[in-house]
This record gives sequence, structure tokens and C-alpha cells, in this order.
Amino acid sequence: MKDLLSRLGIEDVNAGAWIGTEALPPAGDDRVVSTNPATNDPIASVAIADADQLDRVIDAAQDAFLEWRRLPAPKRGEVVRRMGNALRDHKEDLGRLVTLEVGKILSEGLGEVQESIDMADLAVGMSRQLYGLTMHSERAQHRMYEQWHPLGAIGVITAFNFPNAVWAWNAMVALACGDTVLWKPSIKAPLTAIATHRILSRVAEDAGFPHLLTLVIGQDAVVGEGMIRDPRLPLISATGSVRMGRYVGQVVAARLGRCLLELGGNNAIIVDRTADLDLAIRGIAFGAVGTAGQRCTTTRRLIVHEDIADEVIGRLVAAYEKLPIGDPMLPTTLVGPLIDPGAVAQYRAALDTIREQGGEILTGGEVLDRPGNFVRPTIVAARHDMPICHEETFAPILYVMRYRDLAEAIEWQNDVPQGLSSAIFTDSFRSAERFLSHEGSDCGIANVNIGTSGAEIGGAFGGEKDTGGGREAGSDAWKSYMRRQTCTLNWGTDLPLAQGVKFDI
Ligand code: UN1
Repeated sequence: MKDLLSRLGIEDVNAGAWIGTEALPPAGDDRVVSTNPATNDPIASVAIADADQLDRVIDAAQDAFLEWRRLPAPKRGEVVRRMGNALRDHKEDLGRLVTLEVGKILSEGLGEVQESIDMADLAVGMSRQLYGLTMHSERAQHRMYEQWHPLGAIGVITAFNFPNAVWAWNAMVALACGDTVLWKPSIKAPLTAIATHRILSRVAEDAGFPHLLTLVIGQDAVVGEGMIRDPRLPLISATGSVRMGRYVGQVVAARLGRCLLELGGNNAIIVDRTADLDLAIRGIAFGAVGTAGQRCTTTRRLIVHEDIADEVIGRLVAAYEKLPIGDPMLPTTLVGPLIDPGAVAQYRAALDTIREQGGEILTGGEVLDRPGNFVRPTIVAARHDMPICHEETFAPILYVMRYRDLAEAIEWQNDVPQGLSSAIFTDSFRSAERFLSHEGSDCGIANVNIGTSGAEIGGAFGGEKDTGGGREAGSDAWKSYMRRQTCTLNWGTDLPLAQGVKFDI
């Protein structure tokens, strides 16, 4: 572990405020300790940033923006390309650090860094495709078009569960768009942020733009609050709980800033009578158990046709009982720990509530008697009207409910406050199309014969309702990071007014 940390420049005590490669001296004695969730042993600590440091960091990000936006977009893309290569060079180490710090299994830790590399590649292409539309003017010898300009320094607030990739969704695109990026990572995953920030800030420095990336690690009430209130950050992109997003959205709206919110999910898989159960079982297991149930896209509800419910449940329970739980660094492990003892307490509390509300635990339902935050993935025989099925518990708990007809299944799938991801397993063309129609899933993501998690970056990622409405990563998500300008040019010798208005002087 020591070797890994020293290769990534992580020290026993690390700075919590960074302007490019420059670490600001500690503001005081307050430290946050990053711990390994598989043991609860400390890894290293970070001197947390205060409001004055945040102020300096935002100033630096804004000054850097004024320079960076002058570079043509494809040349900015070239810097992003080099960042992608730097991530490739450090993929193994960064992936291991993700696993060490947040406990996801190593193939997911590596996959997360791959997701960031993919984002860099995508953003390089985008840097040549930041296109606007042209419109036909109603006036002779006039031309109308829209163009997109860089927006400013962007504030990116990320959660512990994707401590690298979700930042990259935002940062790689924002950089290509001509913005600079201030990152506030979760204080549960500060080391991944520091290591990533330092690697990519070296690239930025070599390219002659040393302050493209800035980083603050601190308390929500201080640096989070400071960021969302600061008009120097025209866009705040925040990932986390619905409660957090509702607050951030309101504060940023009050200053008429822009928000991009990626909040909770309560994702369901529907399995209809025609489904290929071999596919379905694997899709459900990865969706519900992957990342120990700590993805926003985790499958939390299984809505299964009553005719096949016994078989599906039987096969799932058998699969769950064989799941290798343990050290996430081992290649054979499929279930790592929850992030911290607080998450274990929430898992326990959810189990109590499930029992009170009449749910029956079919497998799992226990905390492992060993160091670290290990819990057994759990399947619950549930009913749609149990209130807990409408909440997001960030743990591997799957609620199974039996339906009679597809209309009922889709109604249940949609009848929760969140609207992130959804899926159906079916071999029926009619069921698939109905699920994808305007009367089908109301989520931002809707899949057929694929689980709810593990989206590729080429599409726009995000969800409706309480999930916050934001879209990140691919497609035209870049538009959130730029400002649109509509331009009308008159190349004639007359000055006609639109809508036929006359104003002759
Ligand atoms: C998250 O949990 O915040 O689709 C993001 C997925 C991943 C991203 C999850 N690509 O599961």
C-alpha cells in the first residue's frame, strides 16, 4: 500500500486545497482521515480547506478561464487527449486507489478509471463538434445562427461512489468547452481526487495552462456552501442525495446560476413471462449487487411476472448465497464492503423497517462478523405499497414484487419519486416497445435485456423527477457547459424590422 500511495504522491497528511500542482498550506489543524472500508484502518489524512482558501482557488480558476477560453477548441481537445493518456499511464495505480479508498472490487476500480479515459477520448472528439444551428431569417439579406461560447469556472461536486469517473464526465467535457474546473470531492474519497488532480494538473502545466484544474476538500457547510453561493461559478454540477440536490438547486437558482443535478435513483427491472432468464438473472445480480449496491443506478426493485416469480427468486437466492464477499482487491471477490459504519447502520435500519412493513427477507439481511463494513446482499419479498420500496437505501437490498399484467408493472416502476434508470427483460417485441414508449418508463435511462447500471459514456446520463433532470457525459450534454448566443447578421443595405414593424425616422 505504501508503494502505491507514494507512486501517486499521497503523503501521510495531504493538502486539501490545490491550484493546479500547487498545494496551499494547511488552513488550520482540521483533518479528515480517509479510511479503507474493507478494514476501517486509516490510509492517510487531508488538511481540510477553509473559506479563504476556497476564495483563492475560485479566483485562480476564474483567471485561468480567461486564458483557456482563448485557445481554439480543437487545441483544448489536444490537452484533454494528453490527460486521457496520463490516465492510461496511471490506470492500474488509480484503479487500485479507488478500490482501497471506497471498497469497490478491483475490476470496477479499474473500470472506473477506464470510464474517465473514455470520457477524455469522447471530449477530444467533441472539441471539434461544438456546433450550433443556422436558421433562415425572415428578412432579406440576413443570416441567423447560434454559437456556443465557454461558460466560466465550473464547480463540480462529486459523491464517494464514483470518486474518479463522475468528475471526469464533467471535467473532460468542460475543459473541451473552454471552461476551467473546480472540484469538491466527497470527504469519504479525498485521496483518489488528490491523486487524479495531481496527475492531470501536471499535464495542464506542461501545456502552459497550470491552473485549469483546482481542488478543494472540505466540509459541505463551508466549501460546499461557499461554492454554491459564489456567482463566479456560473454552473454547479452536483452528484449525491436528493436532499443535497434539492438544497443546492434552490441556492443556485436564487442567484440565477445553473445547476446540473444527478441525484438518487430507485431503479427497477421488470421481468416478463417471455424473458431469457439466464440473461435476466445475471443482469439483476450485477445491477443489485455490483458496487455493493452503492451506485445511483443500482437495481433496487425487481418487478417479476407472477408465473415465473418462483423460478426467478429461487435462482437469484441460489446465486446470492454463493456470492464471494470479501477483500475487494482479490480478483475472485464480487462483493466488497459498504463505504463506512454509517452505511452499515443505514442497512440495519432499513432491515428493521422492512420487517415492520411486512417484508420477508429471503436471503442475506446480516452484517458480517469481521473487520470492515461488510453486509450480505439481501433479497426481500416485498409489496409495492411498502413505503421503504419508494426510498433509496444505499446498500445491496433488492425488493421483489410480483405483477399480473405489464401495465401494472410499468405503473409500479414509475410510481416512485426518483426517475434515473429502468430496464425490462423480455423477448416480446410488444412488451419492449411498450416499455420504451411515452406510456412506458418515465426514467432518463431505459434498457431492454440489460440491467439498470453500467451505462456507457456515449449517451447522456441522468434522470427525471427527484433525480434532478441533469444530463452528463455523452450526446449533447456538453451544451450545459457552454453559453448559447443567437446571432443575426444583416449584409444588405436596408434595415427591415422583424414582425413587419415599421419605425421610419
Ligand atoms: C453513479 O452511481 O453516480 O451507469 C454513476 C453506471 C455508471 C455510473 C454510475 N456508469 O452505473
